[in-house]
Amino acid sequence: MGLYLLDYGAGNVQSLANSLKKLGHEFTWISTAEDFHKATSLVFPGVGAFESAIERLTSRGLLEPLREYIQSGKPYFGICIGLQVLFESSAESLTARGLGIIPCPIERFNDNDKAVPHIGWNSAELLDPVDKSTEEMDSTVHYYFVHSYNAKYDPEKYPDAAQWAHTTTQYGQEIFIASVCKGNVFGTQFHPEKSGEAGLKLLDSWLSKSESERASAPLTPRIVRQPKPKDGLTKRIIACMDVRANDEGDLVVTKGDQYDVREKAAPTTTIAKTAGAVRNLGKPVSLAARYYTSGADELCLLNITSFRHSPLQDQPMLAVVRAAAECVFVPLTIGGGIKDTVDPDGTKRSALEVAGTYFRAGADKVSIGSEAVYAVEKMRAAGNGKGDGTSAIETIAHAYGRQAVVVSIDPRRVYVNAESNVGETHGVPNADEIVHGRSDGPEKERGKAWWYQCTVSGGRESRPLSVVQLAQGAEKLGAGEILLNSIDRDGTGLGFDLQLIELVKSKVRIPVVASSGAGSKEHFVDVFGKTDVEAALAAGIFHRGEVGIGEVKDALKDSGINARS
Ligand code: 1PR
Repeated sequence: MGLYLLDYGAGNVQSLANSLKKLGHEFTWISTAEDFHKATSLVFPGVGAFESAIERLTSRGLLEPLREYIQSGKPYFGICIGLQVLFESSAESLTARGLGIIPCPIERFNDNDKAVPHIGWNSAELLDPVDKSTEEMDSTVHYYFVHSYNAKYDPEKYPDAAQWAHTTTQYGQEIFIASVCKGNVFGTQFHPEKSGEAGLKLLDSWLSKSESERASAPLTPRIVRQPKPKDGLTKRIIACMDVRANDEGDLVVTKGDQYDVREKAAPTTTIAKTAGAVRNLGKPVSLAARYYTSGADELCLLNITSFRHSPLQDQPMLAVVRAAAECVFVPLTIGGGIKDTVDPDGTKRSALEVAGTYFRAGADKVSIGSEAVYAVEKMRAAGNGKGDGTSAIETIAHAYGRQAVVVSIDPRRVYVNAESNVGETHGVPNADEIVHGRSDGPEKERGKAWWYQCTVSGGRESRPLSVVQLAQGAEKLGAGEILLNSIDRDGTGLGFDLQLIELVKSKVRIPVVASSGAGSKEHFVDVFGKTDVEAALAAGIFHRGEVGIGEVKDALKDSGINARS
């Protein structure tokens, strides 16, 4: 069997390996130039940034063998960067050159009318639906995309590239090539290995063909047509698991009220017995598997006590990620402790190394909390509006692409008209960051005004930084997405903090995930109906089985909000 996967030493290649194992296909890794000669089918699961991918391929002597392999006519399946590398160049890098097999540059999405990166589930429209010889794809299903750069579908400007286009996707007003298919080459901008059952089916259909069938897509000129206008991007529903060791030392999914994860003392005997114990809502891997099968668009695992010790020594959390990645075929974000650390034996580990370990275990994105606050404070103190290149956000975004870096924000309200809070703050940053309780909001908030202060270490310490300063600073340093929690709303079931979400969303161009406070399916309809947020995350209601992910999606669709089935 000559199926090989190209591993160029960066990115989460484990996700594809897990998908192939699940589908029962055997494969071997290619990591040296000599291995190319043995391959009779090659998959290149490129994740990360274009420049660092080309640099790594070049420094390992893999770029030319890759070109020769593709030109030999043997079957090739490129994913994301594995597709982009076929093109001439990328706006992501001034110096790195692609293979130039497809004569067209890769460009950046325009962020005037939409958040960039394009993250989420979108449809891919077949350009030639009657051509049965090309790969089996379905225009009615959604595939998972995560990228800031794309190959425009523009038959007038790039007629030769249009001949390679197999499906297109629309994001905002832009139409780009979602997959290419010509001769022995197939490639997708989306991630089939992260696109749930639809993606697994696509991979299986390519892999189940004979090698000659895989290498035989039409070379004859295609009839170039303009796809129907259709922005199929869906709103994402994310299930989040806060993970920590309980008092018995077992890793459990827990859930706090305003970040307090211990059972409260109560007058009833049963609860009184457990008062003070860490709440245990289940095992991380089995909950992750359950959320995958019930239709979660993404999963998030947060190591909430990571500030206490080194994550690279925290093998149980890595084991959780590995096991979850074997049964979950949608994106997995891992947070908690993504920072420079020192192992007990004195070995220094950079944040980049820590993130790389999680990526190789199967994570698709890392989420940075406290370290993002410190990095933005440092950048603001330097006063030149840019980072020094050493922060976790910058180093990880450079190596893996900004779409792999989420910044998790834990803001707390500071009431400016409540006497008890006056004088506690570091000063209100900007008048436009003060929000006023809505007349239709919870009663206790009406008539009050507040701003949002950032915290570190899971809300234990407040910092002299507002939520807007942190979100904008993180974006500047290279974060690809904001995970916006609310300590005030966490676990309350009062609904998302719409004012917080509107405020942050209006100040950044990267996608924002609304988090904290979901208590009913209507709260999801509210957050998507009343703000432009791209995704909503919940924990408690899903863990306790109060509302199912399917019910949330049905409620969204009933309200005319695009959701993935
Ligand atoms: O600072 O980089 O080590 O990251 C620590 C991470 O752990 C941060 O993402 C931080 O938000 C998280 N974290 C730390 N302590 C807690 C805690 O709860 N005591 N959890 C914590 C954050 C918020 C969400 C929760 C939503 C939805 N929990 O994760 O899932 O609020 O909950 P709901 O739907 O039940 O309202 P670092």
